[in-house]
Parts: sequence; C-alpha cells; structure tokens
Amino acid sequence: MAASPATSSAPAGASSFARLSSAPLRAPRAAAASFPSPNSARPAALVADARASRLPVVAAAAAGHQRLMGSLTNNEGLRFGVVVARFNEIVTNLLLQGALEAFERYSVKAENITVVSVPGSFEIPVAAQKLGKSGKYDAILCIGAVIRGDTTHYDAVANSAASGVLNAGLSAGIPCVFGVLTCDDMDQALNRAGGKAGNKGAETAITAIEMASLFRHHLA
Ligand code: INI
Repeated sequence: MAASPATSSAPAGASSFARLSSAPLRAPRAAAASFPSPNSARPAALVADARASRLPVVAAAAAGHQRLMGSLTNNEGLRFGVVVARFNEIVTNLLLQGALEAFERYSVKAENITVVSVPGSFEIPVAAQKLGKSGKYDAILCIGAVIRGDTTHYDAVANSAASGVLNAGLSAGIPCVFGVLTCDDMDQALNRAGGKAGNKGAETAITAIEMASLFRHHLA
C-alpha cells in the first residue's frame, strides 16, 4: 500500500520513512537506513542497522527539516504526454503497453493521457519539448529503444536521445522521464520490455506520476 506523503516536517518524518519502505519500487534497505528520521520510533535500531551496513549515520541533528516527495496515489487530475518512437516498434509497443498498464494500476484516467508517435528515438526530444511547453501536461514520458548495430549510429542516437530528453525537461520546466532503452541486442531489449528484467515502460510511468505529483503539489 503506498501512502501519500504530503509536505512532511520532522514529526511526520517517520511516516515518510515508512512510505519509502513500502513503495512499489523499493529503496534498498541499506540506503534507507542511512537516512533515518530524527523522530523515528526506533532510532537506536536504525543507527545499529546503519552501522551494521557500514553506512554513515546521518540526520541525527536534522530535526525540523521538511521532506517533499511526490505521491503515486495523489494523482487526481494529473495529465501525461507519452512520446513513443516507432523504430524497433516490436520493443517500443511493449514499453508503451507497460506504461499504460501502470497508469491504469494507479488509476490515471485514459482521458488524461496523450500518446504521440514519432519515427525514431532521435525525434523524441523535440516532440517532448513541444508537449512540455504547451502547458497541457504535468509530465512527459519518453519511450524508445536504441539497439546497437554495426555502425556508430547507435551512439549518436542514444546520446542525442538522453541529452535531448534532459534538455527538453529543463527547458519546458516539467519532468521529462527517460524511458529509452539502450541495449546491445534485441534479446536484451525484450528482457527489459516485459521480459525477465521487468518493463522499463512501466517504471517510466511510475516515475512520471511521482514527479508530476511532486511538481503539482509541492514545487508549484
Ligand atoms: N532509432 C531508434 O529509435 N533506435 C535505433 O536503434 C536506431 N538506430 O539504431 O538507427 C534509430 N535510428 C533512427 C533515428 O532515431 C532517427 O529516426 C533517424 O536518424 C532520422 O532522424
């Protein structure tokens, strides 16, 4: 069950910490233990846990801080643009399907999702930027699959897609989430598109919901 942490001051920190521990995409136990809430009900146990994992114990003196975090469930009315490349569409269709299923799981309404199709991953950033600047969306998902071939084209497309999506988000001022696979071969890509390594499209949607919620509810 994912709670919906709002702006949290230190007294609510314990529940934020609990939220981290129960989120669908879990933070590793050791990483969580390195940021114990100052008001945790069991600080000694957390400190012992951190020591056992050889991580530095921090935040003991950070009472009064605010921790802002987006929520997966507080997503009513959030709107999403999805830019998906057709190149390697056997893979990108699966990624898109994963993203749409994740939206459905978190009750994002279909009417709040717009899917835009572009030829290849190289074309994703310009479309993402245009959607982002339109003011109609809270976050943009960027979905593609770049698979290494015999030429250097792979590096050019992969690098352009990554830096382009980053720039699109920065210039539009809304989250543009990177869901472009960069793989050595088709097997690797299919493994990450619903195969044994999960579905990167679903992860992209979940990241987009959290970031959109963060921006709408805390950073606006
Ligand atoms: N586009 C991809 O999305 N994935 C690839 O693997 C790929 N490769 O390897 O060539 C690819 N190329 C097309 C590119 O994205 C543009 O559509 C094309 O260069 C026109 O601008």
